[in-house]
Amino acid sequence: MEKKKIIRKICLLGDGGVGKTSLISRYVLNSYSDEYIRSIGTRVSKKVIEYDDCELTLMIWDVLGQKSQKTLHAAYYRGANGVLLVCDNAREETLLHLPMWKQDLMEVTGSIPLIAIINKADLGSALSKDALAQVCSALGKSPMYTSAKSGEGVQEAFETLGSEIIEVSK
Ligand code: G3D
Ligand code: MG
Repeated sequence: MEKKKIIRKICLLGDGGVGKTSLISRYVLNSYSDEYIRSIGTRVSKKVIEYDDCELTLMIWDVLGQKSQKTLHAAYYRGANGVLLVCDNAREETLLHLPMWKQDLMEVTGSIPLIAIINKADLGSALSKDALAQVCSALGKSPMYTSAKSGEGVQEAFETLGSEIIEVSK
């Protein structure tokens, strides 16, 4: 039997510099570059995930030239079917901002599958237990750890989000 084909849009949200562009590059191209991309606009990358019973094409939206934690244009969020909320293991304020990013998005999209990511797992953690507990309870789930630099956890994070998207598509 022909596999069911599904195409979905996902966004990566979080403060500037947490590693969103690097995570996409690691997942889609399996590469990592220290060169910072400063152009303005949006880039969409495509990645196909094969599951037993379906084929999921992720259209992965990245905002380029993001300045710090300024909220993004609603057009970036519109039509998103899933989100990776990303923070930086070495900067606690980026973790504390995740609930704000979630709310900003869900005002546009309603409730959609969400995975929280603590990126830069290769660096020492600057996250207090209190901050982690506060954010886990605000998001209703625990974060996954990734390193775009080493590749650790990156595929798992995207594929876990993909599975949740398939679940709600059924
Ligand atoms: P953004 O898209 O969220 O703004 P970027 O973030 O992907 O542009 O990454 C911002 C900086 O963090 C970059 O360094 C990048 O190399 C670094 N970075 C991204 N992911 C990781 C990681 O997993 N580990 C480590 N150690 N660094 C990471 P520069 O120096 O160019 O600012
Ligand atoms: Mg970026």
